[in-house]
Amino acid sequence: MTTGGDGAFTRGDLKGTEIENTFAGANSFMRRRYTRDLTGVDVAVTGVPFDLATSNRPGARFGPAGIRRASANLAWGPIWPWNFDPFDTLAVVDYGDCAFDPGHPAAIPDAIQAHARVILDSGTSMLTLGGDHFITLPVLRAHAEKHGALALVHFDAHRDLELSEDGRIDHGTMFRHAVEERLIDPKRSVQVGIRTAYEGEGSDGDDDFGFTVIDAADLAQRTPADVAREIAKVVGDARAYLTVDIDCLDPSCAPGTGTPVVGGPTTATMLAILRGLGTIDFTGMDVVEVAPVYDVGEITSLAAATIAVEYLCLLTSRYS
Ligand SMILES: [Mn+2]
Repeated sequence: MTTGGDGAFTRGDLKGTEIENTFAGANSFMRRRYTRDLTGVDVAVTGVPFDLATSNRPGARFGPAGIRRASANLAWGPIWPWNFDPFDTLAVVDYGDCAFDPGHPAAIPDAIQAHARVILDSGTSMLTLGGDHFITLPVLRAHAEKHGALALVHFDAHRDLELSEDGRIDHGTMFRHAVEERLIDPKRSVQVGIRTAYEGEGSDGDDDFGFTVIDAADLAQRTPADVAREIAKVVGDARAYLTVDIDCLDPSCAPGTGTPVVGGPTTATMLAILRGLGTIDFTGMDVVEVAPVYDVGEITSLAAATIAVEYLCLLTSRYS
């Protein structure tokens, strides 16, 4: 079964799976070729190892490395329950990480946006590994430059709509800015798994922007298929962006994150919801807030890697 090693650097075709020992070798995401050449590439996976916007525990800068490491355990070919290998259909590469100078934090949002713009301008779509959730804002700016305002499908314990002045770098405020900058259309957008409330987030007297919210209590009462149907209905035929804060999951499933909140869904529930979103025209995706230093047995990194692969299976199902 095992072919050579270090497929990140030695693999031939952009497509297909070349099986390696899970415990060995260079860890690109899902053993994809590690390259900046986007010729013929459908999806570029890229890391944004930025965590200076974290309000509690830092460490999401190690998220891309943790997710890549855990993904080695998934790179075996067919993915259950789809029973196909998404890499037989999609040409996916690991584009490496966004580079920036942490000594100049104010310059970092533009550096992330420029990094994303290069990928999107080549006609390749993005699958981004955070980093804290702030990184979604500059990535969304690059997507909106190309596609216009997008529907947002947002899994999170937090709404990330806190009051904030322009230019402030905070991982709890991005979607307020995204609405104000018309990067997303809140009326076609859904926030799933919410179980926190902050000033400015839709309590009495606040702007609520018109998002559909399926909170954690609501989730617990409904089937994943029912939740997926509502998300698909709100988004409709709009082009959409999927953002997954891993803290949407209950801390029993995802302890390795900066701001865990108890009372969330299991990984199985989230995956079942995602599988029901095959009608949505997703143009990009990120999974953020994985902080491996607080993880146990790599379960958070593995959940994030599996969710990212699930997204690739959704894209694949729309190709066929
Ligand atoms: Mn969150």
